[in-house]
Amino acid sequence: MKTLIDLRSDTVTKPTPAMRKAMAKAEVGDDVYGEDPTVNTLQEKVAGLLGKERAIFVPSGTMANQLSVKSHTQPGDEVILENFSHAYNFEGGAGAALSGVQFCCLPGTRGILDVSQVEGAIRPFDAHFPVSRLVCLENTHNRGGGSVYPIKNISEIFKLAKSKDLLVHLDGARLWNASAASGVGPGEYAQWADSVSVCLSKGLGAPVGSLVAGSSDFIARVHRFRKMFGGGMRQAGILAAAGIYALDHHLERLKLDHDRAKHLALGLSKCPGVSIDPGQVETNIVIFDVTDSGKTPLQVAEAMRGKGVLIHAFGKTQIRLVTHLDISDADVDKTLQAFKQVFR
Ligand code: TLP
Repeated sequence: MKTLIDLRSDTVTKPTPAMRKAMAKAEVGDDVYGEDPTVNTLQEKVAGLLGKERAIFVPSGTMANQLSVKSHTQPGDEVILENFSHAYNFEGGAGAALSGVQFCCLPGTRGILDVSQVEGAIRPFDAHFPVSRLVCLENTHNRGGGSVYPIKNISEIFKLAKSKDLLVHLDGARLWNASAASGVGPGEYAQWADSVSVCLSKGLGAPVGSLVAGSSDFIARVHRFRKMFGGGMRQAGILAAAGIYALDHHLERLKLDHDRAKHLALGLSKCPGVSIDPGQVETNIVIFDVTDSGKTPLQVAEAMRGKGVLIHAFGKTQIRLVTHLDISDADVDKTLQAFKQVFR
């Protein structure tokens, strides 16, 4: 079978042979009893990396975000976030369904909010209004094109939230990418949030897994809701071992993914009908507009599939490419050749 170049998402990475070895020899136990030593090691490692008291292993980034929303809020509370954030747009309406919260969505600049926007959205205390309880930020911002949150914005928003008695959750599904690009450590970002979710299955090769980190009290609530949401896993050490391997071996190389994304963006900027500013590509996500090519994103995706490259049609005018562990320089060159033919 012909191997396809899969740029649809960084969720498609597969465990390497060395990662599989680490998984095969992982010590396991029943994690619902808290007895899986490998899960416990991963949780301690991630809590340490993020500078939080505790972290808890969960099956997905969606569950990590939604457990955080559930653990921070009461039904009827309002959550402030950016218009295109994942927790609002791409998690199946979970905030409303599982936590009974409502959302206040603010227009970001490539997904990034300014403290004054958040300040303007916080409700005064009045029986007519919902209680503004939680601010959710996303770093890097997926729909914003992998944009990195400036630490200034995050810290100012956190300080404002504290002064108004609000909580802050950071969706750090790609926090590792933000750190690789900015040089700001994961813990430096995490200090400006009450809770942080991180993923191991985006670009790092681990097959499954995310963690939520925060204070001991908060994680105790998350633990209870994890059981309620059906996310308690048993001998999950096999998965945790993949996560530990990923953190030990695949963080350093993320910069390569970012370089390859930039290279793709530069090549695409030379294709007729493609609108993209390569200067805006900060991490591993490349989003571009194909309106002027006269083709729809779906038509472009179909044509690229015919040439052995999978890409993601993002709405009516845009396409998303994501580089990751399983994409090489040669794959990038082949992809650009294919795009040249499609946009000829
Ligand atoms: N994002 C996926 C899709 O759901 C869009 C992708 O291909 O990019 N937060 C952010 C910022 C994410 O990008 C994602 C996944 C999640 C949370 C959810 O993670 P999972 O897929 O593990 O539930």
